[in-house]
Amino acid sequence: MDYLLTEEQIMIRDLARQIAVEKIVPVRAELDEQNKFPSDIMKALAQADLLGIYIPEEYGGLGKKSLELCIAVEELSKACVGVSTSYAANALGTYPILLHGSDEQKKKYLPNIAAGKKLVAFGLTEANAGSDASGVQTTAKLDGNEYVLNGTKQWITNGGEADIYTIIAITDRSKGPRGASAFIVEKGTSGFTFGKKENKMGIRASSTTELIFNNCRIPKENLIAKEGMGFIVAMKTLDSSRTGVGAQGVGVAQGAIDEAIKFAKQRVQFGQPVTSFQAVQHMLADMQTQTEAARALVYSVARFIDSGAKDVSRASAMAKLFATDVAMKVTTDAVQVMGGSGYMKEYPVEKMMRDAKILQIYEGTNQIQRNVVALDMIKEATRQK
Ligand code: COS
Repeated sequence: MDYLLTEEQIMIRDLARQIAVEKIVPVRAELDEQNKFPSDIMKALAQADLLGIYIPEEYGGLGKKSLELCIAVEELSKACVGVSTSYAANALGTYPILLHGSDEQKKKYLPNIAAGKKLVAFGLTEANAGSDASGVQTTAKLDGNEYVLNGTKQWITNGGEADIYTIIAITDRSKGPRGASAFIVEKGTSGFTFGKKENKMGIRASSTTELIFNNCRIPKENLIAKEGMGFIVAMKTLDSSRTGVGAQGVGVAQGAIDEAIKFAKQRVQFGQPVTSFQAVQHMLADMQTQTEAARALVYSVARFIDSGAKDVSRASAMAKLFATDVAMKVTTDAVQVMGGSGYMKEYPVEKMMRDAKILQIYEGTNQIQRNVVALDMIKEATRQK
């Protein structure tokens, strides 16, 4: 399929592909086994300018948008979703500043983020605020010129590794979702520490930790947008980044197909390669058709976002849920095509299947995505009545 990519988009794709093949594939099993953050790979991505793809040129980025970011994420995900999660979570953490930050905040933070000198994480989730994002308990109280943060964030990607954290905390509990606010907290601030690193089923090359705020004082200038805007900042951030999770799904699905077909071509049973059996052919055909449909949706939603469309919630939720459901199915089928070998750690597809599972869960479960889609459909139908 030709997606009519520009020369620059092809260049970004080829650059990400080269890093994936040369730097990620050789170490992905070790990173997975050792639960190890890919610091060297993040440095290589920074050197290739890929950490600033979506950051405007005036702040040192490449000045591209969602589609270019999705293309890079897809290539990295073909090799390892753990690495692509560390990479994409950096963008997730940056969006609150990019979309809602003041000029001063953008000038202060974006150039270092674009250059890969500082890594970023997004802190919304808590023990009692997962799908129910407005259930955040962490508080931020203004005291003179500082906000004082108290509470614990859970399952934060890039936790401990990132230098900059965009955090959602409650400034006025009586106002419900309208009482949340967004803040920038830097690593090393007194009263800000990290809890345990999680031991996960998949994406083990990414770091997932708690963030603990204990009377953590930050300058009041670190408030993003206005008090009470935190829930909107979080939702707009997720609207922008969920398509990237879809791109992760496309990448891991394609990676699994490539492995499965390579194996099946040389696997002989009943005197012939298993690719000569229609049962296997039909599985491969379905896997590729579903992945191509997911890619087409992800690219067109990214283009829709990049067109400057105002309300992209439904579209980005659809891209995320469809592509990641496809990723789970396709990676599971890749293991099936490879049979016993697919189940063994000697081949990468068992890892791909473990990695794919989180895509249906993080940045909003696929059940939440269906809620977003359905509620938006109903709203539209009510308007048209
Ligand atoms: N863009 C702008 N505004 C939005 C919005 C969006 N995408 N989604 C909701 N809002 C606004 C609503 O319009 C509403 O505004 P008003 O107070 O003016 O009416 C406000 O935010 C509250 O919205 P709503 O009542 O729909 O909030 P809910 O608590 O019902 O939550 C869901 C909505 C479930 C969609 C939200 O909590 C969610 O996305 N949950 C998943 C969170 C998630 O992805 N977690 C993963 C961890 S982060 S990596």
